[in-house]
Amino acid sequence: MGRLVVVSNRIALPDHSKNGAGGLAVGLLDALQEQGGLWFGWNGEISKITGEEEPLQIEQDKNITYAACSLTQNDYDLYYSQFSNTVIWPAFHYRLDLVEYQREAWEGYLHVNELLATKLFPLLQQDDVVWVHDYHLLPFAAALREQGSQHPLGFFLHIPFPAPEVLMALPDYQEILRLMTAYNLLGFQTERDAKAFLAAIAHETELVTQEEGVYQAYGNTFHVHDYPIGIDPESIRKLAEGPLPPKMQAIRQELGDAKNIIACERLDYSKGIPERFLAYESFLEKYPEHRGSIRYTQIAPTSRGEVQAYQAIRHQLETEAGRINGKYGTMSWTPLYYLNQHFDRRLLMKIFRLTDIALITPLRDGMNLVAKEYLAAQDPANPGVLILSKFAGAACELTEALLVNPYDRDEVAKAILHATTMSKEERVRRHAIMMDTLSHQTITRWRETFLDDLYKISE
Ligand code: GDG
Repeated sequence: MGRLVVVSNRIALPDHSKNGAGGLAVGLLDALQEQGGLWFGWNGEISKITGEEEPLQIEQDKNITYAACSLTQNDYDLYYSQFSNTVIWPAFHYRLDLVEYQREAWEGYLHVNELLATKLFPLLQQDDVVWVHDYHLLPFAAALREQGSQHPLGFFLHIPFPAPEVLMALPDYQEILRLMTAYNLLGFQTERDAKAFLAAIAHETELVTQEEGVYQAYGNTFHVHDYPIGIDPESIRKLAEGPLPPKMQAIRQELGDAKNIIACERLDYSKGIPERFLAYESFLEKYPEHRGSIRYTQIAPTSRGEVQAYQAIRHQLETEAGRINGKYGTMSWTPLYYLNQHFDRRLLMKIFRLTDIALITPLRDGMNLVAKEYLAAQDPANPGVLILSKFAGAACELTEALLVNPYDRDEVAKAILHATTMSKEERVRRHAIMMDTLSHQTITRWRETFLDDLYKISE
């Protein structure tokens, strides 16, 4: 079996990788550790030397080689901030209103993909298998082929793939589709995403189905499949269990019988946080008997703070949280805690276990790992309730959650009411069914299924 080469926009260098790293980074590291391999990507630094001249930063840790490069300010702006995060991210999350398209950014995006390909190619060995991750690198396979690569190239998209009519709003969508077909295997979070990708191609050109899951278009042959990403439930259970830190014990006592709602995600407009604040307000308005005996904690660490739309949503949340607390709070009760901070992973899993309800209502989400982590952190004998947006990829698997339309405040308010009054028997039953799914579709199974398919293609 050939060496595994993982390519992602950001790489976690050995010093930082396992401490506090999320499930995905750990899952990929496990794969690299098992069979030995190379992890290639951007180290998160801005350099003054132009990309072509800058030497790679190479580090070896056991049987993993890390090869990282920095980006110039101009490349970072065009490729990362602009095209990846102000064109693809909003469009693929159905937020065409937030797309700010500039041809210069598209060119910068292609340029950085080419630059990365020229840096990776000399490091590749003949029987390597390459697994590329996410929306920053849609044209990477085509750029690597230009270098002369014959390697099996797999790609996994972590975010949704939009319906064709939405994709078509991007001036370069035809080129994006054509370039993506240079991969041998394209993996998506859900069947819905995989179908949307194929429908977009079929709309543009002749799409031939060679056999189930194998297609031809633009002169390329490629495999398409859904691989829903999972978590490691056992490691989360271990983090969540055990004694609470003294500060949290005090908070628990202070809360008494009050119901606790938790939500946690990067501060991103796709996560539907302002809409959720309003749904919570609707709950307080419609069911006043619950005022004083419920508390909603929103954890939302800043991400991509340099992008304008992210600054706007941060401001909006501060205003809304203040308004809701000002309107409904009393001298002895604060209805909404909004924490714009990053929490330690171990503490976060303990907080999940302590809370009665998780309110996870993204407007669109590729999968949503927080929903899965919340379930894995629960006490199976007395679990909390998961309220989940039907527009998160996770809703396809977690059908025993209270599934809601995040745009419908009244429906979300009703689901909060249902969650606060749900019997223990029903909570245990729903949790057990969902945990059964999660314990089969783990992060290990996700990467093994993807890599098995990729290795099979290369035989
Ligand atoms: C993308 C796709 C897809 C969050 N806040 C803190 C913290 N987190 C951790 C969570 C979880 C991870 O970050 C977030 O994963 P999600 O899946 O929920 O969302 P995205 O970041 O948008 O991820 C998504 C995913 O890729 C994987 O394919 O599911 O759809 O958008 O692990 O726990 N971790 C810590 N402190 C925080 O404050 N330690």
